[in-house]
Parts: sequence; structure tokens; C-alpha cells
Amino acid sequence: MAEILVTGGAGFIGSHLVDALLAAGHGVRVLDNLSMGKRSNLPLDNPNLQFIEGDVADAEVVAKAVAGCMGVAHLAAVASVQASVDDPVATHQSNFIGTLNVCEAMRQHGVRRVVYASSAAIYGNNGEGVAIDEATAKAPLTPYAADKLASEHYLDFYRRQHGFEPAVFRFFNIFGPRQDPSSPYSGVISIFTQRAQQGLPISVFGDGEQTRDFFYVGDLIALLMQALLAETVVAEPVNVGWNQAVSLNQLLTEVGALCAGLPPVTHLPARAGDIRHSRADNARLLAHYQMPQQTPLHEGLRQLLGM
Ligand code: NAD
Ligand code: UD2
Repeated sequence: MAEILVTGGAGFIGSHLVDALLAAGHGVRVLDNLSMGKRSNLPLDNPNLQFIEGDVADAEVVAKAVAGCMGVAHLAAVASVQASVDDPVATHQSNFIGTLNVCEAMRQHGVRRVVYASSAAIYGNNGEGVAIDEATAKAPLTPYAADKLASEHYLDFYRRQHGFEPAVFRFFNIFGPRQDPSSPYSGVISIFTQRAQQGLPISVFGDGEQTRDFFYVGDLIALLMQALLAETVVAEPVNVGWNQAVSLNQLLTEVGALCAGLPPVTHLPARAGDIRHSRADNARLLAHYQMPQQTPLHEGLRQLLGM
């Protein structure tokens, strides 16, 4: 059976996708440079899994990884927005050149289906306070967002010019097991749960009334599997969120209930440029994909906490 390539497959989202693909009987290749991903996220003893340690910025490596695959999930990227602000040149190699290399390798080897992990970051502060739909004006305020938006445009070029079938998803706030909490710019849920479990103080930037549209990784994987394997995909980019606003204060209440209390919570000034309210209009998602029942925040937190 032709295999599926997951770039960034040793990372948080990628490794869950690898598990699901293997469980469904597919052969899987992973291309990851282990900058953030971990070998321990992968079932390396599974004979249907091939792990290639390499960089998506290396066109030759990507071409070899793509050859003979039936589809690609292109998730490899430096996922930290702050890293892109600190080092735009280095992150551009991963976040944009990587996409271009994947496209060229697919063209060379006649592969058409590609699932791409874009981000709500491309909207910048636009749509703040309302449900953000896909037509919302784009405002890529950081190199990370600019690379994601440019990648979307290139995928659309390869769709029109070379018959690619890109399924582009704009993720809002994904959370779940294996999300790395080690940087201050890691996902807030990974940070709060780890600190609550270890009894370490929690910092809230601002009053905690800012809201996010949290999406459990298991629900995302059900979507990515469909997009990889369906007969057809939607040509336009699709928001991935539940159209639900959860404040950090609500999140802390949930975490506290599951962890038998909270460590001390300190309020610090709001982060510069922080979006106050982020919520996805998901009409397009619901119209085109069979979504699983939403994993409630409470249940997703239980999974994350290993309960
Ligand atoms: P992650 O850091 O856990 O996964 C990214 C993986 O890509 C890591 O394993 C890393 O080692 C690998 N990688 C990075 N640069 C690479 C390179 N040059 N060559 C090969 N491998 C490389 O992060 P994640 O949250 O799983 O993110 C997966 C994708 O989803 C990323 O493209 C990210 O931008 C996107 N995304 C995530 C979120 C979220 O909420 N987690 C939101 C929007 C978009
Ligand atoms: C998310 C994405 C980012 C980009 C952006 C687009 C993650 C990790 N980041 O940023 O890549 O796509 O959306 O809009 O998914 N916070 C605290 N204390 C902490 C950590 C965070 O109060 O210790 C706050 C933070 O200031 C923000 C909220 O929690 O108000 C969420 O922060 P985040 O980094 O998880 O995600 P976000 O939405 O800023």
C-alpha cells in the first residue's frame, strides 16, 4: 500500500496523526528534524512506520521522502510565533521553503493530495470579538503568519497549475497530550496543566478574561484523516475551531477542579499584541467535513492530565 508522509510527525499534532494512520492500517513515513519533535512520540518499532530524520528545508531529503507516497500531511514548522520574530531568516527556511520543497517534490513525483497546517495567526487582530470567518481580511503581523499565508498562496498556485488537491486548515488553539509546555510561548493549556500538576505558580497575562477557541487534538486528527483520505477536498482554506469562547479564568477553574486546587495565580500585564478574543466561524468546516462530537474542554483536560 502506498504510504502517507507526515512532515513534523514527531511533534505534538503530527505524532497523533501518525498513530491514527497506523491504527487505520496505513504505511507512514515521518520526516522530522527533531528540533521540537521527539523520537519517544513515535512507535518506532512498528514495521509500518519509517522515520526519516531530516529537514524540510533540504529539497533532496524532501524529494526522497515524498517519492511513492499517496499523500502528504505537511505539519513541519517552527510553531512558535516568538521564534519567528526572533529569527525570521531561520524560521522562514522551515515555515516557507519547507512548503515549497514539499510542493516541488509532489509535482516531481505526481503526488496531489496535501493537508496543510495553517494558522489563525494569518488574521492578525482582524475579526477580534466576532466569529472570524475565512473571508476576514488577512493581517499577517509576524514572520510566522506571513510564512503561513504565503504557503497557502503557493499551495493554491500548485492547485491551479498542477492539479494539486490541497486541504488547507487554519488551526485556532489546539491542545492535548504531547504539546510541549517548555517555552513561555507554548500553548496556554499545556503550561497551566503542567504547572498545576507540579504545584508551580501560574502567570496570567492580563485579567484572564481574554478568550480562545480551544480544540482538542483528537478531534483535529479525525478531521485530518478525512482530508487525507476523502475522494475530494474543499479547495478553499477551512477554519478549525468550535466557535466557542472560553476565558482563561474559566480554563483555570476547570484545571483547578481536576487538579484538586490551583497553585498561586499571579496576574502580569497583558502581552503586547495579545488578541483579546479569538473565536472561529466554523460554518465551512461543518458544511464540508463530518466532524466528531466535540470533545468538551473538561474531557480534553482529563486526557491531557492522564486521568
Ligand atoms: P510541534 O512543534 O510539536 O510540531 C512541529 C514539528 O515539526 C516538530 O516535531 C519539529 O521538530 C518539526 N520541524 C520543525 N522544523 C522542521 C524542519 N525544518 N524540518 C523538519 N521538521 C521540522 O508543533 P504542533 O503544535 O504539533 O504544530 C504542527 C503544525 O501545526 C505546525 O505547522 C504549526 O505551525 C501548526 N499550528 C499549530 C497550532 C497549535 O495550536 N498547536 C496552531 C496553528 C498552527
Ligand atoms: C495562538 C497560537 C499562535 C498563533 C495565534 C494566532 C499556540 C501555542 N499559539 O496564540 O501560534 O497561531 O494563536 O492568533 O497555539 N497566557 C497566559 N499565561 C501563560 C501563557 C499564555 O496568560 O503562561 C495567555 C496569553 O497571553 C494569551 C492566551 O493565554 O492571552 C493564549 O495564549 P497561547 O500562547 O496559548 O495562544 P495564542 O492564542 O496567543
